[in-house]
Formats: sequence, C-alpha cells, structure tokens
Amino acid sequence: MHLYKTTRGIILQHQNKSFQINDEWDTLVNRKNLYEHLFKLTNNSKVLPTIESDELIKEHLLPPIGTQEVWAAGVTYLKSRDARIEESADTGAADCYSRVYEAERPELFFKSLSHRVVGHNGHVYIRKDSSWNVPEPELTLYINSSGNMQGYSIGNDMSSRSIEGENPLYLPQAKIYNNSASIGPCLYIPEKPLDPETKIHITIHRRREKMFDDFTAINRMKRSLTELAEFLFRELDFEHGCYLMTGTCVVPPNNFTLQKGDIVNITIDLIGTLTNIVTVKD
Ligand code: DO4
Ligand code: MG
Repeated sequence: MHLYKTTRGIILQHQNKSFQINDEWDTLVNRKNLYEHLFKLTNNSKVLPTIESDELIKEHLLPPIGTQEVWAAGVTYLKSRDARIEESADTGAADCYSRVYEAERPELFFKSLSHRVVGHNGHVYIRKDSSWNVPEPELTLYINSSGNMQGYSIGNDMSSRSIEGENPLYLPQAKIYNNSASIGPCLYIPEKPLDPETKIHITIHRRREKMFDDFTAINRMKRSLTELAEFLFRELDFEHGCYLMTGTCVVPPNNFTLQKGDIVNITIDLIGTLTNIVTVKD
C-alpha cells in the first residue's frame, strides 16, 4: 500500500485503486498494525477516480511526513565506509570510520525536523561553503512510537563531503542545512517486510546528460534494519514515530560534485522514485 500526503488530504493506493483517507497524518501513521488498519479503511473509504488521484499526486504532493523527526544512520555499507576513509585520509580521522563500521553500536545522527524536509520534485540545496557535494540515496524507515517498523520511504541525505572530510566533528554542518533532507514520494506499507534483494538505484543528470548511474541491494548492508531501529529507540521516545534513513549504499566517484540544476532520481523497488532538483540557497 502507498500512502501519499497532498495539500488536499491523504491518498491511499492499493491494488490500482485510490482511496481518500480522512485522518490526520501523525495519528494515521502511528496506528497499531498500520497495514491491517489501512486495509480495513479500504472497505469504507471513498474511491477516487484515477484522473483525480493522479492529478492530486502530480500537482499537490507533499513530503510524506507530519511532525516526525528524521534521523540517519551512517557507515552501514562498505561503500560508505570506504568513501569516508578516502575523504578523511589527510586528517588522521579515517580510523573512526573503520571502527564504527565494525562496532556493535551504529552511527546514528539527527538529520532534520519535519518542516525542513522536502519531497518528490523538491529542491535540495548544496552549501555555498562546500566544494564537494553529493546526494546519498537511502532506504528510509518509518518506525512507530512503539519502535516497530511500519513502512518505508526513499530518502536523500544530501551531504557535503568536503566539510565532513575536513573533520568528523563537522558532521552536523555537513548534513544539516536548509533543504538537505528529502523524503518521498510516499510511505510504502507492505504486508511483509521488504525483500532483502530490494534494489536502490540512483541516477544524476546534468542538462540531460547522465553523469552517474549505480545501484545496489539492501542486503549489502552490514547491519539489520531492526538493529538500527532498536539503537535509535534505546533512550529516545517519538510521540508520533520517526523516520530513519539507513545509510548510503552507492557513492559517486571522488571527482564528482553536484552542480546547480542537476537532477537526482532515486528509485527503490516497489516504493517508487524520488526526484530532486539541485540548487543553491539565495
Ligand atoms: O559518517 C558520516 C555519515 C555517513 C552517512 O551519512 C552514510 O553512510 O550514509
Ligand atoms: Mg547518509
């Protein structure tokens, strides 16, 4: 099931039908056994004509988020560990990335409040004080207030590699700035957990030319999704649940940096495609 948030209300898509859901986002997504709850709603919710739901999703889409905080995990794939080691090679900090990759405790960091999150077709920013900027395509979990994974979305953890590489203590500046977090296009709530073979695919286009294209499967992750959720919830409560980006799995070559106007597409099997346009804050 795919849940879309629009300026005109919530749309649930299931088996080629679209339903209008009359509930408030935070309350809805935090309902116990979300899949079963939504399934029941399909029996007594208004069915929207395809033309109407397509128009709402195309023209009035919002990021699939209410007041949830967005957190992120780092160095969960070998690719990410190696990229961090390379970018911090001159600073003597490379060791901390090898250590966190092997450690029992994962790297978890705060990424965004919900009002700073952009969605599908939204503009993501690159920092003006950063010389090396990349998108990070990440499977993103929706975890309810009881700590149970209830759904998935697609995240783009926009990052400054020059700032992060200079000193690991600069991580919040490399990661948290206006329009640095994108989530969308929807919240996907399957009956069963995602297949470990699920692929994440990213392309970056510049003036119609493909600059980067790569993919991997989520089973390349060193840690389990439940392990990440368990660590995040150890000493933190989230009244309406939260989003957790689970770390990047593909990294553009070291000579690549994003430019204004680039188009980033991230596709995850069964969830959809999240598209972002890269720009710079005025
Ligand atoms: O350690 C820095 C952040 C890593 C990260 O965001 C990732 O691996 O996705
Ligand atoms: Mg990341």
